Amino acid sequence: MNGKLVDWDDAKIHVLTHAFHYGTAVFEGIRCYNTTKGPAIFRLDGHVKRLENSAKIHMMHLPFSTSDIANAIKETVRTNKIKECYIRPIVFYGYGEMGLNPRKNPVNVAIAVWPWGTYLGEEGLKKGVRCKISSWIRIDTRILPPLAKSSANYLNSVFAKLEALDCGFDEAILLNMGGSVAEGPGENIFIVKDGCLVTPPRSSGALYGLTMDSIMTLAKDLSITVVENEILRDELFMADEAFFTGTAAEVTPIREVDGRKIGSGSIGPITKKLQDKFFEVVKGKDPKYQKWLDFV
Ligand code: PPE
Repeated sequence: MNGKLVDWDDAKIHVLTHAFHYGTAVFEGIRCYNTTKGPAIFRLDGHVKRLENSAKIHMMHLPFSTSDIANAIKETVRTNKIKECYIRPIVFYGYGEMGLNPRKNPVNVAIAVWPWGTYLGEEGLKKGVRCKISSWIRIDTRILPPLAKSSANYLNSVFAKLEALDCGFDEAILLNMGGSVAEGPGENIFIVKDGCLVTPPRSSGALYGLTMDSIMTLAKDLSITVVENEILRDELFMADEAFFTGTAAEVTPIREVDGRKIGSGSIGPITKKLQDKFFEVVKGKDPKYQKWLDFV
């Protein structure tokens, strides 16, 4: 926290922390995987860059350099001696003065790490999850900046998640203000149609995911056609395959959307191929993508 290693139980903040009241925080979600050469952080540079961009969008002055943050992330993992973990760096307006002007408060930076298994369950990862199109609309760039990974944005995700769970589904899918598919509450989305991989463009209001970016590269390298295109709800229903990507969700197949079975109703062949490749890459088994791994 703010440059010092702090024991888990002592990692506390004041109840009048600005970010706690007004959502004035930006964060990241990163995974560290165990490889044959030891623990490695997946796409660390990309995550730190996105954190800096999120801070920039929020006009928050980051009190640490890019390399300071990257090194602190590695040191936190190393110190905790865990081989596989989830990493949560957060930059937030701290304690000082209440009221909407956050600038009277210090910008704090904390990095937490903990073991985090599958996001949507083991079964979900293998066979797919059942999804509900949310009645909540993905935040629009005129309301809050969807490309920033900002704490405030996640209330939109929390509402969508709760609605999906309460309706008996595993996960939500959010449409944007234009009515086309944006993403999951914490995941990007892909569909497969006639052998072609499609994901919504940046203008859809989805967060630009590092996992999504990696999957697009892996797909191209496997000679799978990839396009960024608007996806209608109807196209989602008619897709041959569909899946989510995310640091937490990794590559999770979607087997049902609002009562419509997607493809065979289990993991599709292209999804399986990309999922297998993804796990091979993050676990350091493909030397071609070692550049994405930062050994701790
Ligand atoms: N969209 C949203 C809204 C999102 O939260 C994430 C990550 C993604 C797309 C995928 O981005 P990337 O991780 O760079 O591939 N969601 C993070 C938070 C999950 C949580 O529940 O907390 C994550 O996966 O770490």
